[in-house]
Amino acid sequence: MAKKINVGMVGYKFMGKAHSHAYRDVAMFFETETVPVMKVICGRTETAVSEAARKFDWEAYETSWEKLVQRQDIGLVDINTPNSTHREIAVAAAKAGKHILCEKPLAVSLAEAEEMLEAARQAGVKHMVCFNYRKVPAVGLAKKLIGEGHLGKIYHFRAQYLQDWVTDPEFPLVWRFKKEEAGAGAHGDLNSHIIDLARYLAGDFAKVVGMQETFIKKRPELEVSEELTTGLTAESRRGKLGEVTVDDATLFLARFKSGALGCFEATRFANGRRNGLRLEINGSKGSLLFELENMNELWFYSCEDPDGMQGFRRIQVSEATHPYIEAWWPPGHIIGWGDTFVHLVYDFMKALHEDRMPTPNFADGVECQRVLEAVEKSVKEERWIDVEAKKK
Ligand code: SOE
Repeated sequence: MAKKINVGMVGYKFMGKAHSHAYRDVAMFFETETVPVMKVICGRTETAVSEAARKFDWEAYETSWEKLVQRQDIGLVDINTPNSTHREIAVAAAKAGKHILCEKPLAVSLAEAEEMLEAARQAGVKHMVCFNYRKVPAVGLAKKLIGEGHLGKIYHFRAQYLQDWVTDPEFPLVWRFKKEEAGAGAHGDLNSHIIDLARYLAGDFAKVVGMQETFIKKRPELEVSEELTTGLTAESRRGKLGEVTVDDATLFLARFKSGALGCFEATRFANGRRNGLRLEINGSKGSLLFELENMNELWFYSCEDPDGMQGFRRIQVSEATHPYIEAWWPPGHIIGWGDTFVHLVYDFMKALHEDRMPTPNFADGVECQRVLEAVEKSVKEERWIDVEAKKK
C-alpha cells in the first residue's frame, strides 16, 4: 500500500501549473511508494486561486500561506511564488516541520539561501530546489557518459540560456524586472539553471569574471501588481514608466576547480530564441552537445571512433535504458518540457520513502547562489572573483 503525503502549494501561475502537472501525473507513470495528494493550493487573490484549484484539480484552496504552512494535514510545502518570498515561506514551513520543494533561484541573495538551508537542516526536513533541467533524460545520459569516462578530462563547459519574451519595450514592469522582488534578472532566472547544470556535469567553480547589461531601462508600470510570465499579457498604464533594476543579460567566464574553462551567457534579448538552453562540453576523449528545444536528443562525438567514421552521433534519448524513460512510452515516443517536473517530484517521493535527502536540494541552491553573487561582485568590481565558501 503506497503511503500518501499531502501537498500544500503556494503559487498558481506558470510554475504552479508545471508543478500541478507533475503531482497529478507522477503516480500514473512511475511506481512510487509515496504518492503526493494535491490537497491545498494557495494564493492571495481568491477568485484566481479558486479557479486554479478547479482547473488544476486541487482539493481545496487557501488565501494565506501562513495558514497553509500551519495546517496539520500538510506534509510537504511547495513554493513557486516570486523569488523574494521564498525565504519567509520556506523558513516558516521548516519550523512547522514540513518538507519543502522550492523554485529556483532558491533566494534573492546568498545570505537568504543560507538561512533557508540552515532552517531546513535544524528542522530535519527534506528539501529540494527545482533545477528541473537535471531531470531531462538527455542531461542524465550526459552525466552518465561523463561519469563513465567517455569524455575523458573536461576542457570546456560552454552554456547559453537564451530567451526573447521581453524584447518589446512595451512589455510591462512585472516583478521579474525589480531587484527587490526577483533578486536578479536573466542572471538569477537563467544563469541559475546553467550554473547548476555546470556544477552537476563539470564540478565546482573556482573563479568567475562577468559583464551585465540592462538594454531597456524603463518599462510601463502595471496598473495592478500581478505576477506575469511568458505568454501572459497585461493591462499597462501607458505613459507612466518605472525603472528596471535588474539585468537583461549577464555573460561570464569561469575557471572550474578541475582546471576546465567555462563560458556562460544568459539573456532575455535573443530575438528568435524562445527557450534556447544549449550546452557543449569538450573533453580529451570526446564532446557532448545538448539543446533544450530538441530535448530528446544528445549529440556525442567520440575520438575513439575509427578514422573516417568520426562525427557527432545523434542519440535519441527515448530507450527504456535511458534515465526516467522506462516509465514513459515505447522507444521513439518522445517526452516534453513539463515532464521534467514529473521526474523531479518522482525523485522527491523516492527520497521521502527511502528517508534520504533528494538532489538537487537547498545545499545546491546555496552553491548556485554563491556563483551568482560572485559574478555580480565581479561585474561591480571589474575583476575576477574567487567562488569560495566562507570559513566558519
Ligand atoms: C522564465 O524565464 C522561465 O519560466 C524561467 O523562470 C524558468 O526557470 C525556465 O525554465 C523557463 O523560463
